[in-house]
Amino acid sequence: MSSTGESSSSVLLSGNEAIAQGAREAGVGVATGYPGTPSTEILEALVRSDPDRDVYVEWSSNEKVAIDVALGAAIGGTRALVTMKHVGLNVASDTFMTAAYTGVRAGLVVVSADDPGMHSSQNEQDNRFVARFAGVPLLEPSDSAEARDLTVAAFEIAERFDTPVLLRTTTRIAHARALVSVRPARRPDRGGFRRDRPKYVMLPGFARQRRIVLLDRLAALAEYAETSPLQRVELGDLSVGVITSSIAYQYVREALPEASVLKLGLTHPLPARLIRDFCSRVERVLVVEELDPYLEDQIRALGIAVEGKRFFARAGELGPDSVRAGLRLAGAVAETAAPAAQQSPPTTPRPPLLCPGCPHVVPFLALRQLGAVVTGDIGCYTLAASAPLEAMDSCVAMGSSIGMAIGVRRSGGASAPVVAAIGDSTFMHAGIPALVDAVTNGTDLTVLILDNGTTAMTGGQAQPGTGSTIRGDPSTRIDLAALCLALGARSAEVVDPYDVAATHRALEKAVASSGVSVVITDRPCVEAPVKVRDTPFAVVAERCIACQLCMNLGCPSIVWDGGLYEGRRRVRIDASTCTGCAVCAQLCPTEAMVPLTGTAAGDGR
Ligand SMILES: Cc1ncc(C[n+]2csc(CCOP(=O)(O)OP(=O)(O)O)c2C)c(N)n1
Repeated sequence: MSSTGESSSSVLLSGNEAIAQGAREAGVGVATGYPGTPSTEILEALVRSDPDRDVYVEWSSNEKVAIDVALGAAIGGTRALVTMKHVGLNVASDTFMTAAYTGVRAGLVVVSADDPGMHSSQNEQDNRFVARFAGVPLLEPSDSAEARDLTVAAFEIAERFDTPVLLRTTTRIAHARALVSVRPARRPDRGGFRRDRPKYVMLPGFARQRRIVLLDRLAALAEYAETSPLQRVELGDLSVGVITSSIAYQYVREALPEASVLKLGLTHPLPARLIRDFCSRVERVLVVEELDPYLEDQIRALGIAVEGKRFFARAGELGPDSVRAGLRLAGAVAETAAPAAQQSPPTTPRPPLLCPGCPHVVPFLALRQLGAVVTGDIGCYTLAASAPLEAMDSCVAMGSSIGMAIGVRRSGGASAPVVAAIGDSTFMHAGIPALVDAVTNGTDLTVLILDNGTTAMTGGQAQPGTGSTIRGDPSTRIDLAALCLALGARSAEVVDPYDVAATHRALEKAVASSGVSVVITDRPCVEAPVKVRDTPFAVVAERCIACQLCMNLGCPSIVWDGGLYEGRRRVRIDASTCTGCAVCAQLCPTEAMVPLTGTAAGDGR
């Protein structure tokens, strides 16, 4: 199934685009995923690469559904790709762990995009351990070219060994661009479903047999890992040998161009003989890897004296400077060999802000006024935890808000109203079962669903409330209010969050009622699918009494330089960024905020 022999050309691709490219060259037939930085662009690139629609591509409602669809496709006989960020694999892991038992028939490649440094994630988990835990092969590219190559190889390994393959990238691999040698896409093979109940029905009797298959397969994979072309021995100066993988390889090569390096592309199972052989050739062995001592601990368990995390941080990203510093600490780079440190120009840290006109602001103002305990969730609206809104009290994992609100209520520890605040995509992802829990166990609870019709946090991907697919085709839009009522909520009031008084009233009523009461704020995101720009507002300076009430919105368009009133600063509106949402005008006690042209604004949709 390899594409050797076809003509190739070189193009500049990000790691994510290169994975999409590799999947197309490998003849992928079904590609699924749930958005999550840094993985999101893989499916988007795949759609762009496939105007003829040879591949079925979907944004699934969560990662568990995504991997189920992909596994079904693989069993149905076509190659399947499923993409997610590292924490998405937690959601998908129930299927992932048992897919290692069933095997796949056509290749199944699971992409986990990890996020060392937590640029946009709630934790920094190192998913290399998940591959080991599940007993599946793990491939780790170190640049875009390898992202393409290892994706093609992953499909081949998946079929040769009848196993899902985990392809792990990190933010730097996913988003950096490099030249990639590409070949034409291949049309998917459609091998057809072949019934095999002992293989696919994991009743205990069958699963026990498949557990043995898994262990035998792992032994065969360990043998393959010894001679696989994905492992590379680069012999040079023999005084220090470095074992490394992924992006750390690039940093090592930069700092120690002459060193001997064992660069691993297949990092589970590890090639014990290859490692022993490499270590026997060099005087001293250092392991350089990002995050946890995954390689180091396993190599040490082989009885080989290696050093690693003594010199390199376990938290956060590595970089060229920190790797060089670690190597210097280890005595592997001479003090004098270090080039003069390059001074980056100083940057002023800027806190993340909600956009001007963001429909998420007003409901949190209301919740703050109501003094509610707000269990939050993950999305743009999580910024409501920060100043000036400061109206969210927890944020742990997608969908946790509702279950945690139930727990806070049942703890008896909150005398204030308890409200779960959750975005529409997050509600579809993991909120529904928790709402059912509240209903069926009779918990009094208010759930605020922030419906902006998109997955804003990750760049505006379609989701069940959008009414369109990843390809932009119209699809059935799930009616959130009808859904909540069908699940047993006592009420589900839809309100326009640009209407400050109505939003306040709806939440006030909801927290005072018994049973599960749902408030849905309904306004499209100002950035997706099209930028919303209505008549901007301006401050009539003479009317502004510098009460600064509008500053509670945290709106980036409201700025301080409006002059002084009785020694206090008046505000001004930056017309170039104001979307004309008119929320500030509703808060202003002196009607100082008016549409710039004096003409009435539309409703912004
Ligand atoms: C398990 C998991 N999958 C994916 C993500 C990435 N992610 C964070 S928030 C979010 C959804 C945000 O959409 P929504 O709930 O509609 O809120 P919005 O950003 O639109 O306000 C996603 C996909 C994640 N953090 N965890």
